[in-house]
Amino acid sequence: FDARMRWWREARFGMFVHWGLYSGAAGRWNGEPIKGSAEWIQRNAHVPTDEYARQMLPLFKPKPGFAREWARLAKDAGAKYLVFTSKHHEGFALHDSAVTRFDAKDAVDRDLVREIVDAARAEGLKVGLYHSVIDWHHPAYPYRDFARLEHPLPHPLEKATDRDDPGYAQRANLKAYQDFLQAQVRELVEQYGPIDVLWWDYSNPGAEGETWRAGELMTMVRAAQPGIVMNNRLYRSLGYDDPQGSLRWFDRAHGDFTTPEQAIPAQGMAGVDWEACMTMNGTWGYSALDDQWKSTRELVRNLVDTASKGGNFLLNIGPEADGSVPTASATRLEQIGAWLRRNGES
Ligand code: FUL
Repeated sequence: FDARMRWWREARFGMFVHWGLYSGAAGRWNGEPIKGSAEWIQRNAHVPTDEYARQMLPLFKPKPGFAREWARLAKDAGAKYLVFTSKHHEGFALHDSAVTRFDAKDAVDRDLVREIVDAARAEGLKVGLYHSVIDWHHPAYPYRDFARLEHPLPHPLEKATDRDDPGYAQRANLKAYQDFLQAQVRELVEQYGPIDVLWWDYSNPGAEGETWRAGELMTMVRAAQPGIVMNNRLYRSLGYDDPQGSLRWFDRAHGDFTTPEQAIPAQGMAGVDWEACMTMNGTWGYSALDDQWKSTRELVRNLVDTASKGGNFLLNIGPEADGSVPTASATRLEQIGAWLRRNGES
């Protein structure tokens, strides 16, 4: 355990990337600004799955070489690892997946996981996959059973999909979804060379842990990638988004590290490996509407604060649908890199 954690503990700083079909929506649905984090737009705008795919797929146009830009940006910022969304809650997979047609191979005839992993490696970065166990697209995913748990009631999407989805009861099948999830993750850990981090996200309350056959998932990943480091988000009960909760419940059997979100625990987390993940504005996925950027000064302070308390800092960018990084994010990363170099930290 200590051997596989060594690089991670020394890394201190990583770059997080949220990128998927939602990037093309850029925070609006049918022209209307939608409240909430932009990668949740399908839920927040109550969009039926087919309609979402129909409108979003044509907007997703990765430009050549985008991954090299990300990797260079991360490297120059002083980040030691890059974690990106192989699949977010919308269900669109960035790799060439044999178990779904809702993937980059079918959409744009490219394997974007391969491109990003290779680009990260070429810059000497460690690389990790964020993979969502929530999947609003997969026909077997029992979203109606989980919908109430993902969001406080009343859940508007639930209403829309009830109306538009008379076949739900025939299709929803937890066992079939679990099998799909296992198969898809297996592709990712068996076909892309060494993967350094698996960043699970996330188990909704009431549908946690073994709902996803989490133990089996983790064992399968560990067998394919003995050195991989995994977070504990398959187990919502561990209270990952409540720093004190994570500390209280942290249990190494359920993951190597815990992930306070948008917060740095005031006292650090003694005896626990932790990583604070944070956005530069108010959203993980790209939004053209959110200009509430933290200053570089504040971001550097957060990085130093986290590192001085023994944690890692995973700082997010949300590229546009063509993969280009918003100037505000790129500038901040460059300035963080310059600060680290001036202070002899990179
Ligand atoms: C959350 C997700 O629901 C958000 O969209 C984002 O990915 C964040 C890092 O984790 O649980």
